[in-house]
Amino acid sequence: MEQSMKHTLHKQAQQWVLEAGQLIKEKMDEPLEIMTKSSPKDLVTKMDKAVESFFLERIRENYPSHKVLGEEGIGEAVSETKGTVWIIDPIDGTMNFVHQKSNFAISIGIIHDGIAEIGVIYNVMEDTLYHAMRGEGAFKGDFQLPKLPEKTLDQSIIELNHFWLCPNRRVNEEKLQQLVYRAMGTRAYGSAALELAFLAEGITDAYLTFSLQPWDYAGGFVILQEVGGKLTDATGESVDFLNKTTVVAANSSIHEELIKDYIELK
Ligand code: 2AM
Ligand code: CA
Ligand code: CA
Ligand code: CA
Repeated sequence: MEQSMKHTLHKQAQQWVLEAGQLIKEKMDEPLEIMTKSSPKDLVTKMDKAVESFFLERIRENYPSHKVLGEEGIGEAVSETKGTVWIIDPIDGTMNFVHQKSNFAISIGIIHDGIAEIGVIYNVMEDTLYHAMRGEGAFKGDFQLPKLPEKTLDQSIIELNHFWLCPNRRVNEEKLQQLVYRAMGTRAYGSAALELAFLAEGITDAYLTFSLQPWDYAGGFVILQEVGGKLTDATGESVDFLNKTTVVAANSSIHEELIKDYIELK
């Protein structure tokens, strides 16, 4: 992607994300119209759809050649990563949004010809904006996030959720138990985008999750990469920004060890 275009889109994504965040805050106390998707625990609200439409309308108007891959599927189906693709999660952490009215984020990743170029994650209620461009560092607001320091597993906080323990997950649970025992601590925040942002910020050291979609990780991918972190699937393979995948995101000093010694898919 051309440098000037990258800078333009980076600014544009941040501006729209802040506007969308404002919209959410203004309308948050109106009825949310909570609906379910794949299961009674898989929630979506009128707001998720409204925010996705907000981005889709603006992208179509300003960048008609760009594609939009959003969780709520309001844009066209995207089956290849050629050209410029905006990968959008309008509300990441919908359950938190519904039940806590906090701890949710808007996540945007912009990829060009398959390469993740721009990442923006907005922690709406905290009003903190994480953002990065490939090769140009990652920021929390105006503050440049430092490269992640060397860590060992016993100094690490691992973000780990209950999905690994659900039936039919086909993972070696004993190994995960050993990881929990070995790590300094575990956390589960309930928003993949925020978990990746916290990891990039260095306040946690890894995020392991069984199943994420591109909109859950695309924004965080760029931000994490810019502080020297690594995000792959649970076998260490690259993610493709199109399909559902397992995710192991971590400080680079523990990424390989996590996959080799603690995650065994069956
Ligand atoms: P969502 O809130 O945008 O749906 C919850 O641990 C995190 O995992 C959230 O970021 C949630 O995104 C994401 N997630 C991905 N697939 C999910 C699923 N099938 N059910 C619940 N959360 C899912
Ligand atoms: Ca969802
Ligand atoms: Ca999500
Ligand atoms: Ca979502």
